Amino acid sequence: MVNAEQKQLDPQYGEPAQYEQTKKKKPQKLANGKIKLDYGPLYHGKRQDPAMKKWRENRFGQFIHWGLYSIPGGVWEGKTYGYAAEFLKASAGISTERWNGLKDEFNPTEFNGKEWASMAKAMGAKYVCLTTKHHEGFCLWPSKYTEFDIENTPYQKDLMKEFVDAYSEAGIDVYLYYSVLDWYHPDWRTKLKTMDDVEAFERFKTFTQNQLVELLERYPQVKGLWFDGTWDQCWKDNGKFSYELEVLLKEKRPGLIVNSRLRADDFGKRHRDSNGDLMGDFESGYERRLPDPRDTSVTKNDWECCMTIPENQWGYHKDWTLTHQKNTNELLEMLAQCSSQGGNFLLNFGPNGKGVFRAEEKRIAREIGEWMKTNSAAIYGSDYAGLKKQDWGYFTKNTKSGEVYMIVFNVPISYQLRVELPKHQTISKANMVGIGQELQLEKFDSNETFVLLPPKSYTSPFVIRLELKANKKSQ
Ligand code: FHN
Repeated sequence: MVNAEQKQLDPQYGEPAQYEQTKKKKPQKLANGKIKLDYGPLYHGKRQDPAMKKWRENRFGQFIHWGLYSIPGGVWEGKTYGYAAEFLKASAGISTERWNGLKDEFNPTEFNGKEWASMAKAMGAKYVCLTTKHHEGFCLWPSKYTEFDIENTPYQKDLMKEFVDAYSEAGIDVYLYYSVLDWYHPDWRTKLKTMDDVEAFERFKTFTQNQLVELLERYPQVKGLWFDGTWDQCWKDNGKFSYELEVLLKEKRPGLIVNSRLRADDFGKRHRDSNGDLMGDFESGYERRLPDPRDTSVTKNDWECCMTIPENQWGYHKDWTLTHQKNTNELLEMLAQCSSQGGNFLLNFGPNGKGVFRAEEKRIAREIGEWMKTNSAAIYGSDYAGLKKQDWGYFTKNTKSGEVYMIVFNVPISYQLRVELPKHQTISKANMVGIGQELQLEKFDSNETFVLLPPKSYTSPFVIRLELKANKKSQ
């Protein structure tokens, strides 16, 4: 807290003393060459406790962006704004008063937690992440700490309880998205320029902490918190707070999983600290992008890619024709790539203001689910197989059975998949998953084999289960 003495030190409300101090802390090198940090990661390396193992096994999740922005859906006074629908307030220059008035229209009478959960389950999602509060500041749960919440809409009911209960009963792990950045709260500041800013932000920190504890207390099934909106200077200058917040939340809920966006370190570095080490339980910087598929360095940490179906729409937008819409095979390839590099794939959905998913989303969910029915052995519980990425697609390895899979996206015109393994290994058997058909093999080189595909038209990706044996010559 800012005390009276500090205030006196800075009577002109110039650069606040406390703010100065944080910025000016000088990096100190330790004997091992690393920078000394008081607020770095809580631990190093991958967490190996059951909760985190489950997160890793899940591999595929559903992201849901839902809030007041879902009502106008990117259209304001007859004009369509192409930028992300959840940013409509800014794109259309809507006053805070008018935007906040949308609260009186939020009445998602079509929302049905069980139907949502059953759609997600049929798609094959093992976890879900719901926006409890996006940047607009509106809270989907009845919060003791604000009036800008579901309780004060025509809907009134605690829809988050219905949501959390329904998904948990369906066996889907629930995660809650929380934007720290808040366009509604009077104490939110992007930069702390004056003593007033510092004091306001102290109140904002208390509010944030209270709300997060409230969420964990109200919804005991929740497995983790997914932070966002932490890129402003105010947050970077509060590494100590984000560190203590992570400690506190994990004490409240042992096993809690938080993404890397929560944290800043002593010097304002986010996601990764000043030594390049990950803060939080998984790297969540892969937003609408994937790592290079040949990059094996990503396998050192847990990570997740969150992805939209259109180019940049998280909340419901009425017009999806404005940009490219990813098709099911394109999304499946992203899921496969994530699994092959030890990452999770979180696919976004944006229901409308009434609580209805659009037809395209329902179709894609159904198609992914159909594929998963046959092929999910190559996804759930899978990890980096330790094998070189090749042109036909992605290798994954099931961490429990040790089985190695090829997820094939590119079929050569020759119908011959050229598969390269390390020198000591060779393929003894290859089976098409689903139909179980054994595929013919033709040894090509000491460590290369052609897997011969039946010549036909392949319209969706498929999976081949491999049996590998040690190559005698190199033993
Ligand atoms: O601005 C948001 C955006 O609306 C969306 O919530 C994504 C999800 O990762 N996060 C922010 C941008 O990083």
